[in-house]
Amino acid sequence: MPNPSVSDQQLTGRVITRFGAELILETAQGETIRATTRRKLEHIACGDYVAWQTESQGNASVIDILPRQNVLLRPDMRGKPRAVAANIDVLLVVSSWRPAPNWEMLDRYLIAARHLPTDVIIIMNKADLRAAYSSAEQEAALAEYEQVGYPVYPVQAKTGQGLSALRQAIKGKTAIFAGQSGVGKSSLVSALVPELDLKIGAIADTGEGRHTTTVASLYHLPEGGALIDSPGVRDFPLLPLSVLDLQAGYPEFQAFMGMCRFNNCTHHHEPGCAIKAAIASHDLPPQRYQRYLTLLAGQNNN
Ligand SMILES: Nc1nc2c(ncn2[C@@H]2O[C@H](COP(=O)(O)OP(=O)(O)OP(=O)(O)O)[C@@H](O)[C@H]2O)c(=O)[nH]1
Ligand SMILES: [Mg+2]
Ligand SMILES: [Zn+2]
Repeated sequence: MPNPSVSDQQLTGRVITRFGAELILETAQGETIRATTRRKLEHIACGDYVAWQTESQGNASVIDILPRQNVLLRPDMRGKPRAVAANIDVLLVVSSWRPAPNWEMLDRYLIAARHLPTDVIIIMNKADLRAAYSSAEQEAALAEYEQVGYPVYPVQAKTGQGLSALRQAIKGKTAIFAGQSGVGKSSLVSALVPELDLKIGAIADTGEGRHTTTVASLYHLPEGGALIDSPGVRDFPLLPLSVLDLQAGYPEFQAFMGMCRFNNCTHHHEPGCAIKAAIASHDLPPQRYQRYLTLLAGQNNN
């Protein structure tokens, strides 16, 4: 019998999770297998579609990453971009009432989503803590997102409240939970994926009786589609981007395009700025604009 060529033996699969050089793949046939990756595929991530083959020793080896729809990056400790997950249809940015919401970070996720590109849903978990921990200012901050057109889902992982709407919104898609540590991302995954294979998700004890997710893992939704749990972040700094790219992350600015006196207006100090006028007349929400100015100052320092 002739030896089949390497390409005849190539198979496809999707990365479920990754621990360093070791991967768990789901094959096109739906089997879950362990595989290794070559050093040159260092940036391989959860959600990647890959080509793999069985080596002569019988172990599975990933040969290539198939073209990506998009990839969610985040800077590592040295500021180098690292892949968190790939091929995402919906970014679910999770906040909670305790730990308190970090609106600046939420804005940065929304800007990143605009450029991935991917759809985005703002999730406010721990609805049970809202009355105790929210404030008029927090409520105003949250209301601004709805005002500018973002979908906002108040949910409670503990009771399942609000989850059927979320389930409907992500059905058949690849969705990823992202956000601060402790907001309830893994709890939401458990609530949405009933027969969760807990062997896959890697968690570590924080030493305070809390479990924190250490690597991104992909789970299948019963109604079709996939859900990725990702490790919580302390911050989500933006990679360097131009003023235009920053502004593109503010859908509320779009209606005022071309209305500023200067066509390269940064909406900061320029005379005849339509955005500043809209803020003054309360036609645009003020808190998002103030945070835009902070981000603008930060990007200019790059
Ligand atoms: N009160 C309340 N607590 C919740 C709710 N959902 C989750 N929690 C609690 O919040 C804590 C953190 O939940 P996790 O699901 O581990 O949070 P996480 O976002 O996955 O955290 P990392 O993996 O560190 O990023 C746990 O003690 C949960 O029991 C909720 O709806 N209400
Ligand atoms: Mg978690
Ligand atoms: Zn302007």
